[in-house]
Amino acid sequence: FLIDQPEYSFLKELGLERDNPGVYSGQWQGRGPSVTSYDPGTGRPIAKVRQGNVQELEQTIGLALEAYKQWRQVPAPVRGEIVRQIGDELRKYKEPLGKLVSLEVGKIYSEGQGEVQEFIDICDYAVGLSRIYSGQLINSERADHSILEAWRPLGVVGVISAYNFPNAVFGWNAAIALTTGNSVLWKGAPSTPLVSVATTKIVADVLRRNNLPPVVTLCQGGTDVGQTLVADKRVNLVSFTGSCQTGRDVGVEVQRRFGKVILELGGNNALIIDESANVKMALDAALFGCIGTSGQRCTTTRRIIVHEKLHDQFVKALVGKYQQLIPKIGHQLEAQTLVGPVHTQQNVENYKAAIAEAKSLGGAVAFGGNVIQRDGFYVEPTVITGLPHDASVVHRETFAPIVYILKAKNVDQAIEWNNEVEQGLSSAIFTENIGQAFKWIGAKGSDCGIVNINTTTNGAEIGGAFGGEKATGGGRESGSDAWKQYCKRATITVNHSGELACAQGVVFNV
Ligand code: UN1
Repeated sequence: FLIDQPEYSFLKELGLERDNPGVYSGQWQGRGPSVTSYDPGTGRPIAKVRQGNVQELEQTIGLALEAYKQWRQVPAPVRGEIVRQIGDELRKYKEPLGKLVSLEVGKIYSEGQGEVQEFIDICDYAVGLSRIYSGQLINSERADHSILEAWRPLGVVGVISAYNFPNAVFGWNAAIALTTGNSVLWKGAPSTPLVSVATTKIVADVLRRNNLPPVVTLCQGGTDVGQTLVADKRVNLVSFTGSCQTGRDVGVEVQRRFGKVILELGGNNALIIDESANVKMALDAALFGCIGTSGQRCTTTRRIIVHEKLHDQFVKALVGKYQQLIPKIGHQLEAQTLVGPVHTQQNVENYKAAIAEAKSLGGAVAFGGNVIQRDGFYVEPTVITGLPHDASVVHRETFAPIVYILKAKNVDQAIEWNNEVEQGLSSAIFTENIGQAFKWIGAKGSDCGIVNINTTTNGAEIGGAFGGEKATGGGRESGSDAWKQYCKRATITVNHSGELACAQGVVFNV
């Protein structure tokens, strides 16, 4: 196990051991099946986590509910102060925690650090929010009546996160859910259990120091634990990040019991290059968009739709950039690496299948296309041209560094193709033409939740609402007014007239 080796002592700094309990509800336990966490960059085992079973999950939900009942009585700015302390603690552990994110997911060092930074940022945001989130006073049609609107916590918020952002996605949800008065029950991905455990330890320490009940709980587990969490009525909101297929089932199941749901599902994000584009900048955006996190962000650029006049020149320049990356493929924790491994062997298989399908449909591999033979899960970043815009493989999200380049006649056609896929997460246009830019952000423009101009499809900041339309699930997390989803709204009519009066002029007296 890597944890036994001196150069991995940062794992011990995070309180991890060779065998870790994966359930936290005030104390640590774990009576379900054990999982081993592997370094995708070498295939070597890092450490083990004993997951929870269904019974432990059910107990944890009960404890989360009890914790909520105390927490909702704490004034919001005081809750914000706790979140501030969580942010400060994350600042202290940013380096080892970011390194663990990098090691366990396979993303490069700077992206691992960036992910923890995203959690810190949302804590800062939530501290401010705790002082300013508020309802409103609405004019009543009746004399001496007032209508108030207030936002109340929901109760227990269940967070099911994916392997590609094992820290930040929990962070977005937890910081906002805690600030608005909820308790949080987290189930991280089974293949990134060490990040779940290490992150929860950091949070639990803050709670313990403040003599608070476990308003953050964790139950690592497999499908049985996930399904039970989704079906349990005591979990008032389920925030799920994952595939469209699983997300649809989660949505239906939660709706069946009239629970609330936030779905952050797949993306099939396009970058449009208009003929007026600043091509140099667009190339850099394409590089980070397609290859960052080895193509495993839900916001990864999967399609580049290029104006026909620029197409050939763009493909050539992009391939040139990809070539420069070859010496920078390597282990995620090595300083010069820009392209780390993909997360698992399954991702390698999906990569191979997508490339085979692309070729069989007439696509040409302009760059890459091969699995790299070395320990760990490495594939070549890949550029595919010549496919029809509506080819099955182009319409599917493959979590790998593969991009399809499509040639469009004009921006109108590019927008049509941008919108024709079932997913609707992120999108971007590169243009210097103000008319095209405003068309893009208008009603006839991109139908995605994220509609960028002259920047990448990925790498959103926490200040905006994050999420997408259509098969991406419609949920919004992080900034703007996404906090409202973690609340129930009370509409309160107060009569201070001393007489009863019906609205709409209705007379009902005897
Ligand atoms: C994800 O891939 O699930 O916008 C989230 C981004 C990041 C979040 C990605 N801030 O790429």
